[in-house]
Amino acid sequence: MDAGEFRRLWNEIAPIGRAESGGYVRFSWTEPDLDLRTWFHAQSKLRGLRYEEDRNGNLYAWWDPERELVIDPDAPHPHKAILTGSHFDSVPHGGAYDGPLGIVSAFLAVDQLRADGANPKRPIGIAAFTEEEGGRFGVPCLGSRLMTGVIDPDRARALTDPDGVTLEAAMRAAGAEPDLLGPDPERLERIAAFIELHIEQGRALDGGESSVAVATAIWPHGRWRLTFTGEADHAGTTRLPDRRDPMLTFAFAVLAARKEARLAGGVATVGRVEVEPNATNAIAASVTAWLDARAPDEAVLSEILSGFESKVSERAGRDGTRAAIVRESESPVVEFDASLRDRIAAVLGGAPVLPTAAGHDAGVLSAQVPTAMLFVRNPTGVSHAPGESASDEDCAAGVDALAAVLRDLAC
Ligand code: HGY
Ligand code: MN
Ligand code: MN
Ligand code: MN
Repeated sequence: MDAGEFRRLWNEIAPIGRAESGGYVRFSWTEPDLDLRTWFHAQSKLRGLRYEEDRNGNLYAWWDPERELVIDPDAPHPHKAILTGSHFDSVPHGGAYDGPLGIVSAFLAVDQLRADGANPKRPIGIAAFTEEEGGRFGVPCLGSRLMTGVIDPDRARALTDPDGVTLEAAMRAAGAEPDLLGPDPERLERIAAFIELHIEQGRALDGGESSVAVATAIWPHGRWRLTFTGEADHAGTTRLPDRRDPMLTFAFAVLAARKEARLAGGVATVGRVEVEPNATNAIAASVTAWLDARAPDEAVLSEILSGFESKVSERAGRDGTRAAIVRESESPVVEFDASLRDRIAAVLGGAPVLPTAAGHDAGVLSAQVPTAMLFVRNPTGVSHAPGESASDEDCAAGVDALAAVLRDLAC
């Protein structure tokens, strides 16, 4: 497709949630997210696609030329659907492409198939999953986790954002219904395959001939909440030996995470921290931080965590502080469906295949539905930050690739 055509649709959402940093702040159930949901609805209507919101706040636009409704529980479609899409929400000050590229590309791929007179035998659905980043409520891929039943709906409803607002309250304030959250096996049963197109989150394609790659696997990863508790006191008058300073234990923990990850062959990041009472001239009473750790396999990930836990607990003993490490979410290793991956790589003329250390709804869904991912080249390799990049030409090539895959799988 023409790069200008991609840009025209892309420009419709480009201003939504853009911050002065140049990054995007699109947290679920906040105004930018609601604006993007409205846009999704409008795009569905414009194309005569059937719009639907599921019990977990995920959105769908269905192209079902045979007019047989796939998702009506009373009228099962004879053919399972091909679903494609991604998510609208962002990390704080994230990039433009992580998420929305997969949704905009899906609308354009459907346009392309229709313009070419394609006649799908299966329904083709476009999906927008909710709270993929966990940027507001802490648990990533919340919409797909709820749908697949890997998170308890009561726990999900009670998750809080940094202002203490629960998911339940946030959904109600946005006019959504949190009482229905939970597993949706009938819906999953009617999906033959889910294909997520995504910005590449690295530079494997830079400088090469291909603008699109196919995913092989996702590294196992998880998030842990670290709480360090000490004793607040005067910054000037408290003698060093008398202090119980949780900031010291926290600082040690950041370095320990990095060291354990380096030694084991994974990665670990502490990118978020809160300090109480956050005063310049008082020793901190407590520090709460979030650890994100990932590794090529689960044994390496456990090795990182067990080394980290024992070193931090030993250090807390020396600092006279308490350290609590609580896992908030885990994402097991994902090996994408090999036959689907090979079929897609062949449809795309032998596209390169790549693993990734980033999590995706496709990874969560892969436990119950054959899934695959396409990555669109990112020349900076940056992601989860404003420097995330893609050329309009590569995005247009991504749409062409997605259309070819949908045609192969559905027509
Ligand atoms: O954090 C991740 O890997 C994903 O982008 N949610
Ligand atoms: Mn992301
Ligand atoms: Mn993403
Ligand atoms: Mn004073």
